[in-house]
Amino acid sequence: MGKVALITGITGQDGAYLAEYLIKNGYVVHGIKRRSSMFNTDRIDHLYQDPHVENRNLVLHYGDLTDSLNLTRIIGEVQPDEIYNLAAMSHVKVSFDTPEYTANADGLGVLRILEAVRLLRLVDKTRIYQASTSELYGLVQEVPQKETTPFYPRSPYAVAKLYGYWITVNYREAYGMHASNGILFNHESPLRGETFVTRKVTRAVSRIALGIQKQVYLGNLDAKRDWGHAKDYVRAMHLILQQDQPDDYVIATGVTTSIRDFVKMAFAEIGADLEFQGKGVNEVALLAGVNETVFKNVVGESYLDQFKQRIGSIVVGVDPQYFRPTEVDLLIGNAEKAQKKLGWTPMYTLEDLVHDMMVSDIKLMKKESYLREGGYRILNYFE
Ligand code: NDP
Ligand code: GDR
Repeated sequence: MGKVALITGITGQDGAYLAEYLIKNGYVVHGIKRRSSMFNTDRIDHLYQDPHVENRNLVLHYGDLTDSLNLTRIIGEVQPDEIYNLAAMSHVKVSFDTPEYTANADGLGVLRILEAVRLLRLVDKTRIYQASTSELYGLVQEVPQKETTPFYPRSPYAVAKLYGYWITVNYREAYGMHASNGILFNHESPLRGETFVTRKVTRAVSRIALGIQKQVYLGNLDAKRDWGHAKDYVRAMHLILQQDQPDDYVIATGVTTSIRDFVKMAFAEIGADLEFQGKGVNEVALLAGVNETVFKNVVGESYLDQFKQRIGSIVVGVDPQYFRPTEVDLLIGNAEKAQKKLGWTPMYTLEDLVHDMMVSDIKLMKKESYLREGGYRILNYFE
């Protein structure tokens, strides 16, 4: 019999990759999914199995991190060997708009899971992974950041996650639970939510290449992030729970890059050069030129003429609505402990990641472009 895992946040980026990874490794995976007015299972549809099929290896349950009765019932029914608590209101900027809800889901939600495992007397059976974050480091205290670096959270999201981190440590120490924190630095993929900066950029560059969109507005271009690939990072989550002793680990690549440089890399994928001018809110990037061979190979010859006409025009602007009241300027992680104890190292470089995201988004945006050319509008029910 394979192990049984319960994943909260299974419909999200990491949940989808982790579910796929665990199923490939012989697990039966249970996932908690929120009720929504539309299907929101796109990322895991390829793993879906008809509920009437026997011996399924993917089972979904309706639930919510703000509902302890529901979580306790599901954990009691599933009796998981491993719980991966990935569910969260995960957008830092949005947490300033919804601070109370964020505290409830991202902070108290962790407590609800730990307490359910304790009350159900599953402490000796169930191992728990808590999705902690490099946002805990916030205002720079030390670089690169490692497990012993002091925390200084800079958003309601990070403060809620701080509670999640410490309540996990506390339940481990108080009740001997196998509960661990993965302090994961930013990780991205073609499945990344569209409003996080990397995906916003790769989508926009793809749309600009195809002539669907003229320019993209971003916020702080000076911030620096340590970006890895989500596929590498879900491997680390699994490794953390396979250790005899529970512990906390930084998972990072050790390379940091500014948002501005990420934008340049995404445009370079289609053969385009940018020229940045101005400062702060007045900063813009002009399309400076295009390598026609690269563009033809990556995007397609039929899109080249319209793209060349855009040379000299603005493709990136700054809109202060994307600034955060308090920003995290610099994240760069030191994952030496994970390397030594877990044997974990990332397989993807940032270049691989940008390439992977761009290839996927160009394909997706071409589909959108074909639909538009065919006279269809995406999801317009009112025509
Ligand atoms: P996503 O935003 O892609 O996914 C979040 C998931 O949580 C979704 O399945 C979402 O459901 C679900 N969710 C949100 N609120 C609730 C709730 N109240 N009850 C139940 N489910 C809920 O995040 P990622 O996959 O990128 O991240 C996974 C976890 O790792 C998060 O906790 C995040 O904070 C943390 N993290 C992420 C990092 C990253 O760079 N990606 C880095 C460090 C930590 P729905 O689909 O319905 O919205
Ligand atoms: P982050 O990711 O806040 O690090 O949290 P995000 O991609 O949202 O921002 C990264 C940096 O880019 C700057 N930025 C912009 N950000 C967004 N979203 N949109 C923009 O237009 C834009 N322009 C510039 C931001 O100011 C910031 O400095 C992610 C989430 O996945 C968290 O859940 C996770 O815990 C951390 O990573 C590690």
